[in-house]
Amino acid sequence: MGFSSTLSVLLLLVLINLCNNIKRINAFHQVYENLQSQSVELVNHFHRSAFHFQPPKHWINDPNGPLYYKGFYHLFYQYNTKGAVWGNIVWAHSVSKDLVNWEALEHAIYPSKWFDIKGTWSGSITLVPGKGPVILYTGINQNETQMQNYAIPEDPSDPYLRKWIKPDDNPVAMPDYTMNGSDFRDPTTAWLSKDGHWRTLVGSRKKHRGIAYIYRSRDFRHWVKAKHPVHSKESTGMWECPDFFPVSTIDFENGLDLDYAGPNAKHVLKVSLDMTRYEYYTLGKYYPKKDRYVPNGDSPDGWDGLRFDYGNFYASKTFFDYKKNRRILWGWANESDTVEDDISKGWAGLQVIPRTVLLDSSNKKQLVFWPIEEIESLRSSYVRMNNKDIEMGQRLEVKGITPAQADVEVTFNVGSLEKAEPFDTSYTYKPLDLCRVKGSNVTGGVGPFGLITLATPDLEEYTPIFFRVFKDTSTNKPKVLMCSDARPSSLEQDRGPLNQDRMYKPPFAGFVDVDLADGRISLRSLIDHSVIESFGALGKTVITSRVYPVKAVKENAHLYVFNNGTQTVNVESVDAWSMERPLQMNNGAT
Ligand SMILES: *[C@@H]1O[C@H](CO)[C@@H](O)[C@H](O)[C@H]1NC(C)=O
Ligand SMILES: *[C@@H]1O[C@H](CO)[C@@H](O)[C@H](O)[C@H]1NC(C)=O
Ligand SMILES: *[C@@H]1O[C@H](CO)[C@@H](O)[C@H](O)[C@H]1NC(C)=O
Ligand SMILES: *[C@@H]1O[C@H](CO)[C@@H](O)[C@H](O)[C@H]1NC(C)=O
Ligand SMILES: *[C@H]1O[C@@H](CO)[C@H](O)[C@@H](O)[C@@H]1NC(C)=O
Repeated sequence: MGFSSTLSVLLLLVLINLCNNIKRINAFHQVYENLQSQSVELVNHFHRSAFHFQPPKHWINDPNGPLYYKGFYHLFYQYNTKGAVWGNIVWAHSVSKDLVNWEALEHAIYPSKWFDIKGTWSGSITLVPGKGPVILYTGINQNETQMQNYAIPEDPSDPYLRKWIKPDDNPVAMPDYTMNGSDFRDPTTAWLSKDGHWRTLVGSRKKHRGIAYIYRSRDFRHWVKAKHPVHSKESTGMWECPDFFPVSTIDFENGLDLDYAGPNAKHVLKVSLDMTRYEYYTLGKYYPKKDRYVPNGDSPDGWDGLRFDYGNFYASKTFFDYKKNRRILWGWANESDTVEDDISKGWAGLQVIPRTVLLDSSNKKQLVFWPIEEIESLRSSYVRMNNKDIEMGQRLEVKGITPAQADVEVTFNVGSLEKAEPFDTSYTYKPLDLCRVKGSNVTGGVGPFGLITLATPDLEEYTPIFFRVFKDTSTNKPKVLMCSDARPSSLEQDRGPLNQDRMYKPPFAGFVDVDLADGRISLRSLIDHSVIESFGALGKTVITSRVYPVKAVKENAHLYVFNNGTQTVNVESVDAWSMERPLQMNNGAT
């Protein structure tokens, strides 16, 4: 069979499958039975990332069990060993000395015992004194019941932690009669409390109420569910991948380990909402004696809540890096193209660049995120521009670097806020709706201004990342919107409301909590072919977009700074670098 007829058969299979065969365990664990084992010969596809974490082929999702141990950073991740859609999931395993170059090892955990024969799903690692690293993960048994299991390294003195044992006394926690065995997963890294008990959280739900259960153990083997969940919230649906950690309220350079019990901390509870496929978090207080977490109440606990990332980002997980005393965040960005595209590319999904996590020193009401410093080792050709005024409708090209594979930092100064449009408070929790209405091509007062990435010179294709400054007329304070808008990113058709399998080109948006007292606001974007990670105001608001231009690719992509507001904006500085590929990215992965 020729290539094109093979392709048509494949497409036909896809269509038949989509029409008849989709079985859903739930929205996330979508089953494409016929496509789970479709392997392809890989070509270096022009949408493939260059410096993001990706195995050479197949599907990946959640990051699991990140850890620094004996000189190596470890990353495990959910991986389909056979194809580019979800299915056949194992814990794949890679190690790195610098979080930039990665070496793939053999799979750490895969279905083999009665307690995980139908699945080895997400989990975490805890360093247990006297035992070494211990994995807690969700196994699925023959009856599709979810349960929590543990695994230990065969040789804890091996810095690579190559071989893992799943002892026969698993599982360590089964759903009890009050719980739904299909909604009980993703144990967190455990911590040792002063009372001598280990504690871990497990995500769940009851009807529409999202729940994080808390389990206690003295020996890391026998776990008992506390009487009450550590926290729950109505109408939020299943809480996947909970993450629970302290952040310092006095030290804005270092992270805290989970067992920190001093006074100068707030806790963060993050959950991934299966119903919306977004995450949110709250800051609050953890009461260890009662095993209760109470959010502070200055940001919503629910779908309108604060986010680690307002874009294409899910199933995230942090870990404490003992080497550099920092808390680091990993997160999964899925594809936004079609299942057919993923199958023909042979791969789907990537991990975002790891980010440090700290409390925002300016207001202590939110977190700030920044790409780990190690990624700067990939910076090569460099250009800088200074002090340029851009008037309404103007754009300035950033030349001399590779725009499809770049790191760019811009500082804008908006000067006066007099021309800022009044803020309509009905948008207070609806940044996305505002961005939909006020795109980069809608003239404003102060803004829209920002970056135009992955663009053709005629703007047939482009992905703008921009700010628009409003004035809250009741407080007279600025209200700053940040958008990363994939709508004009590609000539490929957007997927319509009925045709679920077309390209997904969403705008994404969040507000940025800045007072603009000195007029300044910064934007950094990491651009990597089909993924753009953008950090507004030094990481107060972060947005990841996946985009698939057909013309603005490789050397045909351009990068600009622009302004479409009537107020002239000063570009105080642009620093832009080409980014190299890491020397080693998962060589040897299977
Ligand atoms: C599966 O469910 C059946 C019927 O409820 C039960 O008899 C059997 O023991 C279960 N098997 C496992 C492995 O849990
Ligand atoms: C248990 O959870 C599954 C998957 O979320 C759901 O389809 C089912 O209706 C739930 N069962 C009960 C009894 O609530
Ligand atoms: C700026 O606005 C003009 C006029 O609406 C539009 O043609 C252009 O595409 C806009 N620029 C961006 C980056 O959206
Ligand atoms: C402005 O941009 C939006 C989003 O890309 C697009 O839908 C709309 O057609 C554009 N409007 C004009 C006048 O170009
Ligand atoms: C990523 O893919 C898009 C397009 O198919 C979906 O709309 C998102 O829900 C999905 N995100 C996650 C986290 O699964």
